Amino acid sequence: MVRRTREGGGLVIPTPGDFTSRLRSPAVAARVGVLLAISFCLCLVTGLISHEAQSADPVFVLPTSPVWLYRLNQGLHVTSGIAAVPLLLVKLWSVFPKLFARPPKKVKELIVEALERGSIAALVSTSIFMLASGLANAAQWYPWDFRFRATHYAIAWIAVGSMIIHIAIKLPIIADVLRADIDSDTHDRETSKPSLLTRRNLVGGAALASAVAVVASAGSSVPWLRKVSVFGVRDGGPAGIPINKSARAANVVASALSDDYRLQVQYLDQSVEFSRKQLLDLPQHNYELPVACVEGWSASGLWTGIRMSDLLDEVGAPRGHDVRIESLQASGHYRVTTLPAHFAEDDQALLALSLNGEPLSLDHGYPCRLMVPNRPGVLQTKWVGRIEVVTT
Ligand SMILES: Nc1nc2c(c(=O)[nH]1)N[C@H]1C(S)=C(S)[C@@H](COP(=O)(O)O)O[C@H]1N2
Ligand SMILES: [Mo]
Repeated sequence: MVRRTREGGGLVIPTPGDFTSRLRSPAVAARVGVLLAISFCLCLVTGLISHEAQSADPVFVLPTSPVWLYRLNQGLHVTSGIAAVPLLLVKLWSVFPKLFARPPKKVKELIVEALERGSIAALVSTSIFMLASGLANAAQWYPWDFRFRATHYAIAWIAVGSMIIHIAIKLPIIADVLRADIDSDTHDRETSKPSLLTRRNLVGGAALASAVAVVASAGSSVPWLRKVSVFGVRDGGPAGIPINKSARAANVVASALSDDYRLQVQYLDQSVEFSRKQLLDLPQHNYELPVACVEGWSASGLWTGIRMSDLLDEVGAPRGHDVRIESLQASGHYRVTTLPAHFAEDDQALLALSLNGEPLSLDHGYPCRLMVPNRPGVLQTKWVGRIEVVTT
């Protein structure tokens, strides 16, 4: 019961007493809250790892092995975010009457209450923002103007801060209701009345909805769940690996197919050019590596190509330098990436020329693309035109 009309016709804001279901109780809110906090923490940790993996100036660097680590991290990040959605909805529903509580009269209590409500307002709005922007990103829908990663990252800190404050304030009541039976009514509102659904069923139902959401979306990174995952599974593109940006969308069709195509490899004033044919004549290596998109999907393939370290030897570059990889793409955020030295020197770091035994398709990055173990998909530059050893 949200709004009632008074005899005179005006709207009356309800009071907490107008909400009668005993499901809207701290016993439910705390239990669903625990599940929500677990999924938020998992999402936070994996989010921070992914942020650092994409950062130009990272606080910590990921190792090159195991090659599936970033793939697992990103699958967990997106999946834990999806798992949080039903939990957040049930949690908000369970505490909804509190929104209409009248403020206390005494100034001191009023200040405490205002601070508490402020932190909850921050927590609720940032949680909704994080989940909604993350879901939109995973669906490749960008209805905003801001840079997704920087904003999602900044807001995450407000969400974490307000979550910590919220848990700290509520700790006594959380401890109390979690220690007691779920049906204990010690902390209930006075007006709670029995309902058809039990509290156990509601909490179990929220957990089940969360599990269903996970299974329904995890197929985009877990191959054997593909058949049951009704949302989020990207179509396999050429050679069974989805395409994120096509050659046409990147506006590289003509330059990628041109007979004049040459890969330029540069170290100081040493510069060597290779046609695709010349690249194919260099020693080739095969590695099974995943494309792990930050949007959550991932797919593994057998990539064949030249080791980055062999290519650097061609220009006599010593070890220990980062390497700048430039795409033929003229604009776009992902046209250039800098490969940290330890990635460039890894045996499995390839300039790939084929995928699953077939020449690279145009959309997968023909004439050649970067494929490096344990790197976020956005940094696996396609249509590579220039490689430069960073010496400054
Ligand atoms: N030049 C260039 N390379 C790029 C991109 C791009 O937009 N431009 N997209 C990246 C992203 S976001 C991903 S997930 C992978 C996907 O590779 P695929 O399309 O071959 O699966 O390519 C990466 N390489
Ligand atoms: Mo991606």
